[in-house]
Amino acid sequence: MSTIEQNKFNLEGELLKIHTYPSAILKKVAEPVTEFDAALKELCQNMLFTMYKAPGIGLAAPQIGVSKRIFVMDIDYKRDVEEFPDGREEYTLSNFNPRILINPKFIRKEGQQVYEEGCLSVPGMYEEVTRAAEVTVEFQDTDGHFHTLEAEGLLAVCLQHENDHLDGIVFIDRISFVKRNLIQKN
Ligand code: QAP
Ligand code: CO
Repeated sequence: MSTIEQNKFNLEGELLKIHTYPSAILKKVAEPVTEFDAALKELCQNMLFTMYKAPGIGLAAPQIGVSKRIFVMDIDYKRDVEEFPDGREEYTLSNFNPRILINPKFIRKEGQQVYEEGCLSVPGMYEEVTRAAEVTVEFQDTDGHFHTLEAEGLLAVCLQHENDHLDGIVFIDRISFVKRNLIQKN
């Protein structure tokens, strides 16, 4: 559970293991979600917890070993870490804006933009990737209700990066093979 006061958020949840490149799970095409139950809500909550703790701005289910068409993201939050003498750490988020997208489907992609991307599954590696500048995506929430989201800039980049994970694509699959070879040798 989480405590919310004045747009502050003390993180609680289960920390999930993030699978790193070149794990086989990252290559699989994920399955659509068909059951909108309590287990799905708990999974999404734990994914958000894991993303905020990392910290990251997006996390897709295949990255935590679940081959389902789900991702979470938040491009707006600020995070403060408080360390206690006993080594315990407490995280306080402000300005948080968690998003959960289930069974996302792009219905519009326009223009081009280049952004230097990273990925929790490829730690320490950042490369420029070319993607659509503006997108419209349809998705379901944890209750199975349908929504439409229009995005540009970083939000559009993040949506496309996370959706790629659901199709077994990691951002370094979209850069030149010369650079990719260098990464694989490290
Ligand atoms: C995807 O990426 C993304 O290498 C989310 O050592 C990235 O949250 C979308 C991270 C850029 C749009 C633009 C990466 C954390 C986090 C690392 C992330 C690292 C620690 C990446
Ligand atoms: Co990623």
